Amino acid sequence: MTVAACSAHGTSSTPDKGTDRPDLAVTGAYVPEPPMADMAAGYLTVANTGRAADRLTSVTSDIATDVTMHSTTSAGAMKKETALPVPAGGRLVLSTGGDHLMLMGLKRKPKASDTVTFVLRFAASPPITVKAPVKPATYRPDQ
Ligand SMILES: [Cu+2]
Repeated sequence: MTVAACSAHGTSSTPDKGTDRPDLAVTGAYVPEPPMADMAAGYLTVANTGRAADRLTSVTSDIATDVTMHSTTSAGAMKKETALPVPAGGRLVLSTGGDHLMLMGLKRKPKASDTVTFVLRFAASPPITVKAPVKPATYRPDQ
C-alpha cells in the first residue's frame, strides 16, 4: 500500500493516535482469605497492550485503611515499593511469592465469596476500579 509506505517514511506531521501511550487492562484479581483479622494480600495482573510503559503508583480499597505495594526479594523478604512498573507490551504480575498488594487496617475480615474493591492509580493512565473475589486461602490461579 503506497499510503502506508508514505507515512512510514515520516512525511506526515500527524502523530499516530493512541499508539504511543499505555493501554491497560486488569485481570485475575483476587484476595486470599487471610489467616489474620488485621492484614490481607491482594493479587492481580495488569496487562499493557500499548506502546508506552506505565507505573502503578497507588492502590486504595474499600476494606482497608492502607494498601501498600510490596516486592519480594530473592531471599523471600518483603520490600515496600512506591511504584511498580507496567512495561509497554508487557504485564505487571502480582502473585503469591512475588510482587503483591498488602492490605492493612482491615475494616472487616474478608471471607470467601466476599468481594473486595480496589482502585488502582497509575502515572499515565486513568484509574482502574477492580472487584476482586475473596478466595479460600488454598486457592492458586491456573496460569
Ligand atoms: Cu507484603
